[in-house]
Amino acid sequence: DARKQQLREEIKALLKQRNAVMVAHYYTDPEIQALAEETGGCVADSLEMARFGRDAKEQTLIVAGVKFMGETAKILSPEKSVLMPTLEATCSLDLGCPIDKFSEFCDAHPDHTVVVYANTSAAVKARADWVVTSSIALEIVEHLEEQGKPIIWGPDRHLGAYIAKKTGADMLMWQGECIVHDEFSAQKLKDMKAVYPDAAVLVHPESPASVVDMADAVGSTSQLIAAAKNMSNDTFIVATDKGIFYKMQQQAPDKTFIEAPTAGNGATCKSCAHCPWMAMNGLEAVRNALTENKSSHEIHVDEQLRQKALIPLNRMLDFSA
Ligand code: CIZ
Ligand code: SF4
Repeated sequence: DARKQQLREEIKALLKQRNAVMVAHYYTDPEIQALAEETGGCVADSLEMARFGRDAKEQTLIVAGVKFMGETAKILSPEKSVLMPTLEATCSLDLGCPIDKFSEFCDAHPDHTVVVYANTSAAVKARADWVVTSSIALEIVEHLEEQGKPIIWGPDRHLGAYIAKKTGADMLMWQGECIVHDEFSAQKLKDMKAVYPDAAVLVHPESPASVVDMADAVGSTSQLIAAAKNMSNDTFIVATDKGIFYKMQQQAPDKTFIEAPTAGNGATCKSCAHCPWMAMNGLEAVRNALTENKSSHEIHVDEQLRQKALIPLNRMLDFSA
């Protein structure tokens, strides 16, 4: 509508004026992803967001995603201003893995290599030997498994269980989960598959094992988008945040994408396949990040912590390069 069009124009002008570029996650709302694309920014998974932000020539990054993504950008680019549409956008995995408790867990198992998912605070990353995202976790754990050292894995227990099963690695799990993926229901998925027998099932490994077991393809967001494009099926049932449909539809315009069912529905599900924190990144919030006082949008990471967190993050980026 007219008001949104005006907001979009305003944001475009402000991005230029402020020498800023937008980096958006696949789970943000379609209008945010479209705007990032139109303005020369990027739409990506958390690994690619980190790389794009680091390499961008602009002095200011607008990170449309959740807090750990802004922190990662700041860790990699301390000289840039990293602004978020809202500093309230967090993640249940980050919230469920406080540094004091996680540190105790690590201290209790000093012979273990500490591998943490990118969905964690800068402090948790600083405590880790490796940071991984879901697009590279399997390769990195395979590499560590070959060295034969036991692993502490945090915080997503479903992703951890999936990786342990695939690699045979000895992994001690932190018991965290993503509120979006944790709600997908294998029982309801079975019913849905009966209705769409020719559909391929695409599953993000933050989902419960019972759902992962029913998948035709398991992978990170970028891997699932590639599967949607490359698999010959016409119809796909997708168990990940529905924000991803924007990119799947763009990459495979003739195919049909259906949301995988959640255990609850309407008032009874926490997320209904859309992350409430990703959803905070509306057009207005993006505009506000460019107009309001920096202090209510800017990400800061303590310099000592930043230098520590940079080591396992760079280990991942170098491994994947
Ligand atoms: O669930 C998330 O937050 C994901 C999939 C992040 C990522 O790695 O892109
Ligand atoms: Fe965290 Fe899940 Fe939201 Fe991703 S979708 S930011 S893992 S709560």
